[in-house]
Amino acid sequence: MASTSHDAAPQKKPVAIITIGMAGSGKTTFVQRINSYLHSKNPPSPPYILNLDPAVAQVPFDSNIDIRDTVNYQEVMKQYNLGPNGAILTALNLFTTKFDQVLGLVEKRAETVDYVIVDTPGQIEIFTWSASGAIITDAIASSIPTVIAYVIDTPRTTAPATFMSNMLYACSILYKTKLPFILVFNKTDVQPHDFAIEWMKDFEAFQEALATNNGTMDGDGESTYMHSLMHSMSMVLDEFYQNLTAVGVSSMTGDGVKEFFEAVEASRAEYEKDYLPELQRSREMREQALQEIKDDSVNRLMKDLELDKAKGGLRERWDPNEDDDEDDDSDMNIIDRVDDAWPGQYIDLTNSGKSMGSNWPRPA
Ligand SMILES: Nc1nc2c(ncn2[C@@H]2O[C@H](COP(=O)(O)OP(=O)(O)O)[C@@H](O)[C@H]2O)c(=O)[nH]1
Ligand SMILES: [Mg+2]
Repeated sequence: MASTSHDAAPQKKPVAIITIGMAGSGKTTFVQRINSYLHSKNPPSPPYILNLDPAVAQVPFDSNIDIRDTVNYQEVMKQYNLGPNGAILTALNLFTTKFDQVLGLVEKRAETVDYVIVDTPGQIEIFTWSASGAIITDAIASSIPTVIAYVIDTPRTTAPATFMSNMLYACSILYKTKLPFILVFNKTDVQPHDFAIEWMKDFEAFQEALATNNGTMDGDGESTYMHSLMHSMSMVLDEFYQNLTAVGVSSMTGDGVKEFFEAVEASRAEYEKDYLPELQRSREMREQALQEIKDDSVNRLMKDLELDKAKGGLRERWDPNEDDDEDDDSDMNIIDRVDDAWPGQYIDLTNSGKSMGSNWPRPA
């Protein structure tokens, strides 16, 4: 549906798919699979891909923006004296400081791609429980329709208790991001996901599975504390299941990918109807807060200049009415591999503090 006209019809925006899931659930493989699915469509619809995992050794897809082009995670480990997880988090934080540029590049492509796909770091909490993860998610979601693809390792979630903890985790992410949510039961080539669908649809069936699973009953057949706790939690989850879509896929064979994209399209409509108004409201509030901070610092700058003038120092070179929004454009250093000279162009954000004559602060 390419439109070159300049009429008022709203342009179809791409949908951003943010993959989240436990380490090893198959996020990267899943991204690779949906990428090749989109390439093989007729006509092909290559997505715009962001890799946010600084520690991944090899990515099976060509990403347009790769965090590893900007931050050297090994170097972060050395410089800050951190272990692997701390370094991944710090790398993500460093990258987030440049995320406005990333968003600029994504928005530039918004008219030509149908999907923007984001692969996140292996360990789920680094993305879901960090300020950077929240900033990145919010920034993308307030710019284009966004859905969360929560990837689940189906063969590892067949025990009722494990299944429930995984669902509770998904639930917490849903309430944190407040975005349309798709449960992706991955690896269906190893373990079909019908048991999960049954448990989600049929409360009694899940209760039965819980009861027959060892350890939830004591010797006399009385239900233990664990059982009643799980019972109450599954009632909470029952509510949660009403709000989301579940699909089974195999990133290995490509099974179910078509259904996944149908769910994505349904979520786009949901985003526009339910999420956009809320996002616009929060964006306006954010902008207002930002404007207040700007006004405040302009006022303080004005005061400083007055002082300078009084001292007979600086001549006034600064026009307070000038628009200062574009001051960042000169140090554009996030790479879109398609636009810029590549390969071999590595920009080191790790050391950028040094050019200003100081080291990055290190933890004591
Ligand atoms: N059998 C099977 N294995 C899979 C599937 N998807 C991923 N894997 C395997 O799961 C492991 C972890 O995958 P990866 O994509 O690196 O997980 P990530 O940490 O979530 O990015 C790898 O060994 C993959 O080959 C699948 O659909 N079926
Ligand atoms: Mg990965």
